[in-house]
Amino acid sequence: MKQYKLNSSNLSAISERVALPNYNRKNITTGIVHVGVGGFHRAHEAMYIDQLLEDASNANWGICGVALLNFDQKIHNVLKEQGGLYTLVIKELDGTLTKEVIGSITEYLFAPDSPTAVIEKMADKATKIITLTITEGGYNLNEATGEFNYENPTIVHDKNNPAEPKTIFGYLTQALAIRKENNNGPITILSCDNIEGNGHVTKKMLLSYIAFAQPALLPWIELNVSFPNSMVDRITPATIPSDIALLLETSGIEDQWPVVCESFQQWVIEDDFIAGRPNLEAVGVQFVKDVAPFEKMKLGLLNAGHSVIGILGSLMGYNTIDEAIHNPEIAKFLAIYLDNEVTPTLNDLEGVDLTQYKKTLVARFSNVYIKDQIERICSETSAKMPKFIMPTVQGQLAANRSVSHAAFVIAAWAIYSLGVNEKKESINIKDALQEVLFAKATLAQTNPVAFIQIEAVFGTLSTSASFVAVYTKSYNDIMAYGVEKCIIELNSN
Ligand code: CS2
Repeated sequence: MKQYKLNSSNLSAISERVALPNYNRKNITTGIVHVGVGGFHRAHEAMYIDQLLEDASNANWGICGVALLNFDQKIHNVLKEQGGLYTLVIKELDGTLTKEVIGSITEYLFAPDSPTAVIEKMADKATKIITLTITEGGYNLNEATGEFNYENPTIVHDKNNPAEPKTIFGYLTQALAIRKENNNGPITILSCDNIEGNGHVTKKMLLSYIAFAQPALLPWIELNVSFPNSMVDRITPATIPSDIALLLETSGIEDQWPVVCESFQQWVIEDDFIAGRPNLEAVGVQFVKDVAPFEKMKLGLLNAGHSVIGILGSLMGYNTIDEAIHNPEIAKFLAIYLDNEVTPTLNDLEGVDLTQYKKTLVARFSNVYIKDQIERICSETSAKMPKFIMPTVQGQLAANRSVSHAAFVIAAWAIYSLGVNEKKESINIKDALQEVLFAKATLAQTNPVAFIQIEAVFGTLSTSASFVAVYTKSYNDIMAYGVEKCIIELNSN
């Protein structure tokens, strides 16, 4: 099969092999600026917008993808070389592959090289929505206080260098100031990160920064910026070299960075778009009054479920989520955690069949074609723990109910943070707090509580005598018998 590099001029040559955008990309103008063009954005929002653009009346809703961090240089270069095009490879539970070229990212900017261009694009009159996938850790929240972390040196940098910011807060503030100045109209800032109340958090953090850096802007923001909450869902593992090779082999498409994902997709948003929005209902997005119950369910069951399998699986020496959940003891441990500890904290849910949701979840985790790397799942656990697992722990403790499985996972995380699994192989840990985690994990070997005294992750959890008791027992048991023996024991109780 003849091979073609993926770019605009080769589209007709590959039209028989994959689904292509049927719209003329030259007619698309930017209505959305998106920050964080990683795999998830490209499997989710950019895919929904791609479908939307098939209807010519939506041509003003193209995306300008912004790579914010130095670390994002590579994806920016790929987008530039491929004219914003990439292949989305959807892997069904039965292994069927669906491949489609996504065309909705029609502009792309690399912020470290062109901060002014990014600020101007965000401030542009035609831009009506700024969307974010900057990860749980990107919101600059001090978990211990729940407040904005003013001590972060990049925040201080942004205040002193407003025209050349480094953080999302510096960028947004400059752009909003120009919008106000030039009368460019209101705008919606939509977070697509896995955080309960992601719109509220975005608003609170941005306003905290603006109160510090440019307080005169606050009244304008109150009247001209909306921050809807949203829930996003689609499992999107990191692309690995064999994904690139498979695409080349099966379709002859040379794509430097395709995106691989599951077929499940969900996007639930609060309908609060102050500058208007596209008709996303037409492509399956749900608009609701209150996203909170959906978000709580998704974070508590799916994201926490991932962390549970990831942490236990990593210690036991598994590499992917599907491998780990195919161990029946891990699967049983997960089921008990979701039923006995998470589900009771979700009692304010209406209209959702939780039993069905959990069933689907296990099938999604078990998808052997997805091969979601445990390393991805366990990366930045210090930012994920407060969002995924701590709400369950707090809810259960407040109601005097069991936290045995959550405490077990946290104890396993303390041991994981030493960086060696039970097969004596080293674990590649990626975490902004890695040094602190390692230091506390080391202390925990003689005093397990030391680990849960990391306030930035656990708040005041170490003052709960009932939690400490069950956590310490789990810690000592895992150290003595290993994870598998302990979970077999817990599962048989
Ligand atoms: C995962 C998420 O990173 C994680 O911890 O749980 O990336 C998850 O795959 C997505 O939220 C799925 O929607």
